[in-house]
Amino acid sequence: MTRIVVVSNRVGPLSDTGRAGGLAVALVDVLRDRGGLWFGWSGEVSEEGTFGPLQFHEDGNVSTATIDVAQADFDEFYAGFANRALWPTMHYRLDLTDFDKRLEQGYRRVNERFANRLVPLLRPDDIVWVHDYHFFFFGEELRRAGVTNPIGYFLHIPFPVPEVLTALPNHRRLAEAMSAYDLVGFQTNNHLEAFERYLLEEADGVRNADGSISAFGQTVLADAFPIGIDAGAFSKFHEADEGAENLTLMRRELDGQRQIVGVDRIDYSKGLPQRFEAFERLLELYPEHKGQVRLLQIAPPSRSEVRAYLQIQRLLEGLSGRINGRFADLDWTPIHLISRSFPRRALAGIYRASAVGLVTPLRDGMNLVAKEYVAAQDPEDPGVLVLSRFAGAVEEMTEAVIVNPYSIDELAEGLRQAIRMPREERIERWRALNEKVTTNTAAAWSRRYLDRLTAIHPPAAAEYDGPRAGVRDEVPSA
Ligand code: GDG
Repeated sequence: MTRIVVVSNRVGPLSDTGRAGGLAVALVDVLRDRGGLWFGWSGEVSEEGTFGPLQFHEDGNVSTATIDVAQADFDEFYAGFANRALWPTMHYRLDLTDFDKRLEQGYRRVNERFANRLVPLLRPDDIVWVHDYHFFFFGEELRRAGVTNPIGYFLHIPFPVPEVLTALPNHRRLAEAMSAYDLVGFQTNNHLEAFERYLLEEADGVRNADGSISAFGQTVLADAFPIGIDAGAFSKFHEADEGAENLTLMRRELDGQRQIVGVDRIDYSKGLPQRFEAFERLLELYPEHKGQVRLLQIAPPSRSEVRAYLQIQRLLEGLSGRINGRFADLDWTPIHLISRSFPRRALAGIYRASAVGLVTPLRDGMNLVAKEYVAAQDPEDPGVLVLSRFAGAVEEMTEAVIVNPYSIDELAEGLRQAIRMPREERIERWRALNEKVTTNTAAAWSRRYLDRLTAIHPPAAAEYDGPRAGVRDEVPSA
């Protein structure tokens, strides 16, 4: 059977899925299903960097291969172009984008180095699936190195409209590199349309009869593949371990109060300050909620090497302190801000104990928390999802209370509607949402993507006859 070779910046973990991130779980499932290799960054910075030894780890039919990066790579690639140029631009934050040319060069260099380290590990019949904004140029580099395997790409974050993307000085090269993949997957139709519009309007692209677009002397097919979660596991986490413990703990602690919950990496794209201000507005406008409702925001720090992330963390600490100072009473604190991460199983218990799931990013590729919140609810007494109109998830999750995350008033009214929603309406909305979350799971998502990729470009039927000449030292001995 052909192997799947997944390429992503962060790799693993392969086991203890209760602690891994949602995306890692999805990818492990695909790899276990078909057998495969997961290639990416070790998470370490070393002097040898991308020239250092490959680190292999084997677990059943899945192996991981990772390499370090050098300090300059980390600064220019990860903390540089990826997170100070691409991430803000693709989340419509040109005000936070760093346009320094050196960062882009570092990014291109790391893409090239990573691709060249993968080449010797590839077998002729492998299917390669590259993930996310760290590796736009990976496929092009593989092709340049002579790789003829099917190579797909999936973008987890938004693809902005051409009017925004074109602010990036290298936008043409970026789109050209994306066109080197056989299949480019997006989270939503909205992102798909933005990409196709770019090719057609900015790159003189021509649409072919099969829906693919020819541009830059290449032909690429793009489509929307909304990502899902492991909904079955999420709906059961509350029955055991940390899920059950946290559910009981939360219920005792809440003692009849209603809880609004938010779970997000600290990131300026997640709309956290607006969320706190909206809760403040709710208490101002409807003081009967004082002492009755609280907001729990779990916000583990992320990317703290990028200044904008530290700033948003300080802003949140200041805001929650101010709002608590203004409204707290001896037996009630309105906002609980917890700046650390919890195991996924524990999150499931917290979601289930919360009457409202508040998911209000200013921009988001999909947002898995919205789906996890739904999957974790009690079918007899489900909570209400309040969802931003700018989260990719809104294309599917139309039965949520949909809000404009920039409007504090609209957010506050959305919260009030959710808190007061009658049980029959909650059940009706939840059933519709849960049906979607349990149908379009992570496994269904990857199957749909890979079936499409292999239909466009079937993998070679070649027998594996050992590693390519001259590169035996790159292959694990096991
Ligand atoms: C990117 C795109 C897209 C959060 N806190 C903890 C924790 N989490 C987990 C959640 C969820 C995941 O992290 C976050 O996923 P999101 O989708 O919400 O957001 P991003 O991290 O920005 O992800 C996004 C996603 O990729 C997948 O394609 O949906 O649009 O931006 O699974 O549960 N996990 C643990 N402890 C925490 O405290 N263990």
